[in-house]
Amino acid sequence: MKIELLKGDITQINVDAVANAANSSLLGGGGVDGAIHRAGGQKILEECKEIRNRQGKCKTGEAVVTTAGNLPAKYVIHTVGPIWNNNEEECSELLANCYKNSLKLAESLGVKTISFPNISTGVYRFPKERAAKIAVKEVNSFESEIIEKVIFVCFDDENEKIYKRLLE
Ligand code: AR6
Repeated sequence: MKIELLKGDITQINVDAVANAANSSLLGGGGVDGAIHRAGGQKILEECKEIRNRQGKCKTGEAVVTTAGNLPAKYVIHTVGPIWNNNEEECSELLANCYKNSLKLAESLGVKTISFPNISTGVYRFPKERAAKIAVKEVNSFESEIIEKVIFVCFDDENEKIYKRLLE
């Protein structure tokens, strides 16, 4: 798997699947979640509601998939990051699960390219350096014959700097 780093708005990047830093309600919110729902349109929310009616809320660390509406992608993989609570071990494991479960789901869908935002590092206040190390480690250790490229999309300068250093 090739790993790429891009800076900018994840809704503008062409991929098979976009990962979304959602919340367990799956009903949208601010940050990257808000941007994805705004750019993707109503269809994504409708499908999220169907998932909720079928299986209830999405647990932290798990992932579900919808189509991507108007985004330049086929799928949105909604995953729920942990809210940082100073329990490093527990939060780290849950964040690692987000990447693992999203990649597994992507693979099962035949996805060749997937983009990830910096899950949990916004409103959920996960320390950025620690989150980036987990993200890079999980992607590096995921072996896939289907996924060809993973793109880390950083929105803020701090994350971009951290990822640049870790990926060098
Ligand atoms: N493209 C790429 N990255 C973005 C974009 C964008 N358009 N907008 C923000 N980011 P956050 P969380 C970055 O807060 O911490 C939502 O309300 C941002 O700079 O979106 O997982 C959900 O509904 C940060 O690095 O997600 C949940 O309630 C990263 O995306 C809650 O926030 C994640 O920040 C989830 O919190």
